[in-house]
Amino acid sequence: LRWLTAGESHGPALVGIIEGLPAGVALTTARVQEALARRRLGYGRGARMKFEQDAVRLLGGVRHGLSQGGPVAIEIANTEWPKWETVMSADPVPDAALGVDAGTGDAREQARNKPLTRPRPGHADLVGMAKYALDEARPVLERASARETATRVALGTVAAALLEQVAGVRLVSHVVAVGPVAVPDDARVPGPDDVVALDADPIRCFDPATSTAMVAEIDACQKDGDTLGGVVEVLAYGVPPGLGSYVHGDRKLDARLAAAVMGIQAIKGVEIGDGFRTAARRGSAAHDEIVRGEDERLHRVTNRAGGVEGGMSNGEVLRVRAAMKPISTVPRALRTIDTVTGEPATAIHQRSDVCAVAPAAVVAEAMVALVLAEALLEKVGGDSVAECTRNLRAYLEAIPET
Ligand code: EPS
Repeated sequence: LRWLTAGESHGPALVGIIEGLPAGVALTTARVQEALARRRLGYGRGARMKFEQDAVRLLGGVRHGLSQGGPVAIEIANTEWPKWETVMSADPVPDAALGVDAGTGDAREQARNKPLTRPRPGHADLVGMAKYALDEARPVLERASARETATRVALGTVAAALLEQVAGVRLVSHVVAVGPVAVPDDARVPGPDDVVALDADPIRCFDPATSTAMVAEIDACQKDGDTLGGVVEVLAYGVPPGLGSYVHGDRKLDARLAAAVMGIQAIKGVEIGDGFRTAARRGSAAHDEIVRGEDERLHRVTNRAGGVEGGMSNGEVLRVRAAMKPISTVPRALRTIDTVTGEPATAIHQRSDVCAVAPAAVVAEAMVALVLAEALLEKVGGDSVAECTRNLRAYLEAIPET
């Protein structure tokens, strides 16, 4: 399984392609649209989320609601495109069209066209301009933008459908911290049937009191002209044992999950299971003891490992956390330099989200789905969902205790 995305934040559309998918995965435009709608939720999002829509088109690989075995291509059109048609035109445009000549008299259009030369600390702007030999930050921020995560969520929908159909895997994502406000250690953990409740919470937090405190923290932050990060958690229920491998570092499921989740914009840390907390424990209190259950199967008494041992899923609930930094477009602009004059300046700020931790949870869920789907196909792969299901059943029958 492999996937790719293309497109700019203010371009005509984003496109995602996923290849290596068996035939028979159930997929509809409505299902992708629903997943994208979840990504747009979250208290603290900026104005753009209110007026822009994600217009989805399945361009290839799906017929009458089922994948056909070929690459699946998904287009997400930016409904804001008409405003950006000139600035982001793929083909050359005359100077006059860029507002150099004041002919149009459209001040907004001209502001949009202004070269961006005051790179934001924490953003890709400065090094991106240097690395790609660009004289302004527009091309950098267009591709570095988290708008691209819409495509990942769309592709993640395909992966999640495969996981559910073949293996009954179900994923849940939630927010466990916004800035300094975190859910208590003993808070109830959401299960797959709690997704509706999570979608309904303003900040995708499962603990109502913490959710209220998070919303207040975002309000306070907005008042101060500042931005907030946080921590999200993805849980995968029903992952069969043996996905990934111990035999080489790059085959390890945890290594692959960490890379995929770290690759999301603004993510600065990834934790599997109790991760950093386990480092502070003694071995006797760090591992998950194995016992035989009443069903004669082997279980872990605890799940500190987060469902991965030796780089392989072990059949327990998979648990991945990601730390997101505060958004680097800070309204109370930070110090930088102007790359044209070389003089001290304040960083670019047009508009931004105060906090995008709730959508980051949905994006992390998509990335976990993609990695798990890839690992599942490596283990029990086939050219149709039916063949994968048969392969999985035969494998599980051979290891009845695990
Ligand atoms: C983003 C900045 C904002 C967000 C955007 C990601 O866009 P703009 O600068 O146009 O206001 O709205 O997110 C999305 C459009 C989206 O769909 O998530 C950024 O700089 O990463």
